[in-house]
Amino acid sequence: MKFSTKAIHAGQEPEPTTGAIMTPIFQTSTYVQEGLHKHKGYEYARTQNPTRTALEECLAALENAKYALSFGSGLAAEGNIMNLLSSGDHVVCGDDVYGGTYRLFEKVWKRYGISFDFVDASDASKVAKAIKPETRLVWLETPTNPLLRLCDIKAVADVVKNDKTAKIKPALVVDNTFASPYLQNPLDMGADIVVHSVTKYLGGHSDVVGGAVMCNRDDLYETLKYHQNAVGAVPGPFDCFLVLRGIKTLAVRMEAHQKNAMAVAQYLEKHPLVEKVMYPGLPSHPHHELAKKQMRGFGGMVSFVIKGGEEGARQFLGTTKLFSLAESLGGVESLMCHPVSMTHGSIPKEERDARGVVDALIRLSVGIEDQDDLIKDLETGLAKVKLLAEAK
Ligand code: P1T
Repeated sequence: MKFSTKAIHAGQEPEPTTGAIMTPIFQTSTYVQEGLHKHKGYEYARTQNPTRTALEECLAALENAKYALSFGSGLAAEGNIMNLLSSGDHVVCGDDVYGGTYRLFEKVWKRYGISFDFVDASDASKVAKAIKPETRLVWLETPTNPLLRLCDIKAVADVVKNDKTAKIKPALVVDNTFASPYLQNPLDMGADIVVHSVTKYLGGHSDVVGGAVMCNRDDLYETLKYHQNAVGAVPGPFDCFLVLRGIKTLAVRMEAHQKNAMAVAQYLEKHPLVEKVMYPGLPSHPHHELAKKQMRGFGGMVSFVIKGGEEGARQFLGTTKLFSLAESLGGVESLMCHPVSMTHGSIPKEERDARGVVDALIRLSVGIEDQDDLIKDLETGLAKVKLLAEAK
């Protein structure tokens, strides 16, 4: 089956007792057993729920994975992967990742004796150099949040495969949230685990928080599944239903997102108040050639640096009507975010500056509204930036 067909049908059969075409929301915490251990495969809803099973089968199909597990948030999904590790283990992580991921690693898992090195993972040789005997995971985001840089998944997978330094072969984890499975399937390129915040493009309507982990390896799946139940950060059935429903239109939404994002990126690149635009679809992007090779499109996220530093950003933020100032991304409506004070505020300023997450950086999640309306909205907003306009 091709992608759009899987998005609508994978894991979903008409409900057998009534024929209902939509997967029901099995709002139950437990299941009656006919006799001791005589049941229909469901015992307790933390362990299994039919709405969740349908979602997990659909998510696995979209990532060409053997297995998928779903969670109550993207960070809960990340925590499930971190549960694979023990005190003394080491993780090599890309240096441009969601601020909450950085916080989870630096403020939570570090306290449990796990160490981290953050490196520019767009250069696979830097990943190779950072691997130590204790390294158990290599963790990438691509495209990255918020700088939209790319990592060459295949090149990093080869580094991990050929590594001779680590005592146990590390697993390669790719956070595929920004691309969505519509544009990229990291397992096909050699990743061991894919993680998603399904809150974003998979859910697609800014009405649900959730996460997912996909993999092909039986050994990894057994441990991840064990921890999904033992730790218990599972999504509720209504949330699973919302994500299943969102996924049905993922293919058409992503096409619309990226068409609008390209137009917005091209518009901003020509604007006199804009210093730099980051969008993998622009020939000026340093990883444009890799994006063409690795992805099936360039996605719906655009970041840019406005002239005038932090003051420039402050004057612009909140001036638009269609681009709402809010955290998150990947919904049908357009959002704008100031990473240094919002999504990436937990990263110390020196580290942010060193990575290019500067005070004048603005991140757009370009929605699927009318393209002309979106550009007009940005134009009207930029025209209100007085200090900058005067300095022009
Ligand atoms: O918010 P949650 O569902 O827990 O997902 C965390 C997460 C994981 N990975 C990436 C790449 C993400 O962008 C996120 C969440 N990001 C935002 C809320 C944001 O505005 O960037």
